[in-house]
Amino acid sequence: MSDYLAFHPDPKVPDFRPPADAVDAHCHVFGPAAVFPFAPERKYTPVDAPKETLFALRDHLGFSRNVIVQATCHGRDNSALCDALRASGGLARGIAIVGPEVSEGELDALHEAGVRGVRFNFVKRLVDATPREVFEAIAARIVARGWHTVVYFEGQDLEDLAPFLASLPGTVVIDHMGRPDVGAGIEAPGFQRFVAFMADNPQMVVKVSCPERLTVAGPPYDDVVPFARTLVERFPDRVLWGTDWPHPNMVSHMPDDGVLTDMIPRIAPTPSLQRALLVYNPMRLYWPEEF
Ligand code: 0GY
Repeated sequence: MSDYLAFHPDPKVPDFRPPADAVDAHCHVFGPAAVFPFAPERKYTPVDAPKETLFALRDHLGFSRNVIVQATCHGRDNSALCDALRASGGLARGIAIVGPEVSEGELDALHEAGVRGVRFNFVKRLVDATPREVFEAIAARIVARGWHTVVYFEGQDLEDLAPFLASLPGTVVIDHMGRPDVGAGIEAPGFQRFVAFMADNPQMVVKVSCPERLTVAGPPYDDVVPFARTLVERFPDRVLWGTDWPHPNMVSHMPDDGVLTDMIPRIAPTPSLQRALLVYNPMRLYWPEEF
C-alpha cells in the first residue's frame, strides 16, 4: 500500500516536441513490489511504477532515452533498476545507491547493466545520515571507473555541504536545482549562493527538474521558471532535465508529465539551448561512446 499519490494516469501529449535523441535524465522505477520489494528502512512507500509504464511515457512525451535514478525507497537493492536498464535495449542508463560494503564484482555487474554513477542523499526526511568518509571512499572507487556522483540536498544545507561537495572527485550532478526556496525569489541569498557555487565549481552539473516540488503557485509552475532559466542560460553546457516520474512522495498534487515537458521552451528558449539541455549534455555524461 502506498502512502502517496499515484502518478498521473493520462498525461497530455506535450505541445513542445523534444529534439531527436532527447534524454529524460531523472526518473525512477518502483517495484512492482511483488517482484522487487521495497527496502525495510525506507521512509515512504511509493506506488508501483514499473519499467513498462516508464518506457511508454518516454515514447508518449517524445523522449528517446532515460536516466533512471535509484530512490531511497529501494535502498541499496538496485535490482528493479538493473532489471529496467537491461530491458531498455541500451536506451536507459542508471544511477545506483551503494554502501561501503559493495564489492568490485558488484560494481562490475552494475556497470554491465548500465549504471554510470551513484547517488548520495543528504535530505534528512529521506535518509539517516551517512558519514562523509563513507561517501568519500565510495566516490574515489566509482570515479576510477569513469562514473560520477549525483547528490540530493536541500537549499538550506548548501552552505554546510559546499566544501564537501566541492572536494568530491570527478563530475558531480546536483538534483532539482539544489532545491531553492522558490517563494524567496531568484535574488534571495540562497539561490544566489547556489549560482555562485556552480560558477566556482566547473565540475558541477545541475538538473533543472522538479518544479512540482518547488512551486508555491502550483501548475503550470510559472514561479519556478526564472530559477531554471537562470541556470540554463548561465550554464548551458552543465544542465540536465528530467521528469522525475513517478514523482514519489508527492502529497500536494500530481503533475501532468506533458505539462512538465511543455515547460522546456520556457526555461530553454532557443533550439540550441534545448539541444544542449536534452541531448548533448546527457549524452556526453551517460552515452559518451555514442557522443
Ligand atoms: C526525487 C525526490 C524525492 C525522493 C527521492 O530517493 C528518493 O526517495 O529522491 C523526494 O522525496 O524529494 O528525486 O524523486
